[in-house]
Amino acid sequence: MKQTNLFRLCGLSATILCASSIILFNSCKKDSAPPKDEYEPNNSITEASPVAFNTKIDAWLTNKDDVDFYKFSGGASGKLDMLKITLSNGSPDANFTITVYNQNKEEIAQVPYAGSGVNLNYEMATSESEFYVKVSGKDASSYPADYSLTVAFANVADKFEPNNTIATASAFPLNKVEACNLLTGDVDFYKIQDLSKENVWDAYEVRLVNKTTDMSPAISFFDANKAEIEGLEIIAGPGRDITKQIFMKSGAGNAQYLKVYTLSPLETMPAGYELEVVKKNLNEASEPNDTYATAQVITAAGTYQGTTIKKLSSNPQDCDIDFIKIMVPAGKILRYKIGGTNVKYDIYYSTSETGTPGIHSENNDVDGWTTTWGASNYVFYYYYAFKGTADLGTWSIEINLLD
Ligand SMILES: [Ca+2]
Ligand SMILES: [Ca+2]
Ligand SMILES: [Ca+2]
Ligand SMILES: [Ca+2]
Repeated sequence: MKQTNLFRLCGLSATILCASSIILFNSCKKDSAPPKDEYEPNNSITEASPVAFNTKIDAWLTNKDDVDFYKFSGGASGKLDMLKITLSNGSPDANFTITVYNQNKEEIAQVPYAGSGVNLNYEMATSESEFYVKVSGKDASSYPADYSLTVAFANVADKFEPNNTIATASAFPLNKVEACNLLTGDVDFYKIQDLSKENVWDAYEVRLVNKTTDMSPAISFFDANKAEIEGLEIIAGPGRDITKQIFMKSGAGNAQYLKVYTLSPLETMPAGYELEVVKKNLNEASEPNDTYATAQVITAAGTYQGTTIKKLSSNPQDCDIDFIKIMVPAGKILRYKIGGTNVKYDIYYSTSETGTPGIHSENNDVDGWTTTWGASNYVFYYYYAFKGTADLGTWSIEINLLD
């Protein structure tokens, strides 16, 4: 019985004490009752408060042991983008740090303490879409320590993203300047293809205009089979541009790939560049003329000329060969003179318009001499095949048909 009364007495005293404290508190601080931090409790990564990207969080650290965890998700674009973390320091004595974790709760970045009253700004390139962010303060800060936090994607991925592998290379248009950019850890693959004709070589100029002062751009080149073309990679110093001439065959079965990347770490993101691939139209109109069956047919006197875009290779598919076919009527004499640079030529002949021609001579040097074939009782078809000894060889032939 005694024990019960004593217990009741204690309980009553506590109630009175409690009630009087509330009355005292309310009478002194009627209009400034501390608002509740709506994100609490969030003191460990497992109880991180879920927040959408690009939401302004107004919160505070209650004391030196308080930490605030947030979980951001829902920003999946699948593209490498720039994540921006902005903390506005609302307390002159508070000194904050931010820790960033990936979706597996592994730490991936730490934004260092920047000083009392100082804001934090942090950017990182990422293609992830879920993060945990921890806000904590230094012991010496005064509490409560107010802050506003925003975590948002900058949406700076260019229109060709995602193109970080050759398998996901983006088709790049010819003769058009496009604005592109690189982020940290980014590489950009482009597929270059010319569908205007089938199997015609041409020269194309790749132009990269560097819009930064610190990026050291580089381009490497890959063939239609996605194998790197040896010796074509080009590297430029910080802030420099790149211009490179390449040779490519047109048609659906042909392509080249470009890989654009930077050799220097980027001081500012995104690192912009303009890219353009200009077709030079250096090949003759009679292309494709790479076999005797597709030779340019010549039936009239005159001067004819062309360019062997790509030099001779052991694989005829890998070089530009230019065939012309001269029809010489019965009783006519063919007189011709060949000029040019970086070319040799083969001569074939046939008495059948469509028959396989026989070889007359191979790898003739361009000597500028005038040569005359005598008249025949038959129609004769002469074939001249011009082959480059260097890229962009040129040839010309002056033809006369005499009685
Ligand atoms: Ca907290
Ligand atoms: Ca990219
Ligand atoms: Ca040609
Ligand atoms: Ca040709």
